[in-house]
Amino acid sequence: MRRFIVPTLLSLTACGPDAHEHSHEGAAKLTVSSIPHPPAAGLETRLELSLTDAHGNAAAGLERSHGRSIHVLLASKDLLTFAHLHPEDFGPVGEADLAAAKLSVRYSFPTAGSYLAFADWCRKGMGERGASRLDVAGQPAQASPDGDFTRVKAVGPLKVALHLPGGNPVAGQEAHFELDVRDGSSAPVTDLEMYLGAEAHLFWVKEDLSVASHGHPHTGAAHAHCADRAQVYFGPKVPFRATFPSPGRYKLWLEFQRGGQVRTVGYLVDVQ
Ligand SMILES: [Cu+2]
Repeated sequence: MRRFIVPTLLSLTACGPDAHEHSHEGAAKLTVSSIPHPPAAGLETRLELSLTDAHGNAAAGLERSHGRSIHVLLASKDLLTFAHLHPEDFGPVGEADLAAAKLSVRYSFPTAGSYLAFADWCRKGMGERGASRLDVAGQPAQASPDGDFTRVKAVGPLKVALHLPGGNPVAGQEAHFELDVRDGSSAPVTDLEMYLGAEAHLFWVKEDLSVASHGHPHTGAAHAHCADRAQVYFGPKVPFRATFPSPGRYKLWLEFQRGGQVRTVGYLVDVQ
């Protein structure tokens, strides 16, 4: 089987206290390779994730965060496809895999074209992150980019709104926004459950896939890197903060859990 290394060409954003983790000096380098290479739309692809140190050796000290060895977030260039995957979704991950710092996930890309593979993980108690671009061959091609600026979306039986009280975010300034979860009759939902260590997950990516970040609800309290914390928000509102580095169009993907079911909702935001 042919293997290919996909060059890493993503600039990762600086992140605030609510960002999932900081990448720090000496962070491991993420390399993503795909089998087959290139991936083809509609065909199951194995994505191999390897973390190496400055000497090219297996990065030491990889540990599980929120019960997972690594968190992989995929987004398509048309901003219509999103996935959040873990090696554990496909089979057990042992201590030897953590020690080797080599992990894999499987995914069938629905469309051809450019994708971003973003990952975060914990090593020696510190959060780290990396990303790679993937070019997917085959058919169908990606559609014209997402242009849906709807702020209230139907998600299964729920109505989920994104509120931007301050209007469109401004590049370089911390934006405050809020998820508002209602049931089908618009009654507030107040029984959100923790999902992978947080009430909700925010993954945002710029339209050119040049920057991306993964964060959690804003609690006002600093929480230890990589550590689980207690539930603060139960709905209907879940507050977030994020700082977008440059003007342009961004897609925000939010995931939360209720009744044992994970829901995903996406919103477009223009940053000034
Ligand atoms: Cu995850």
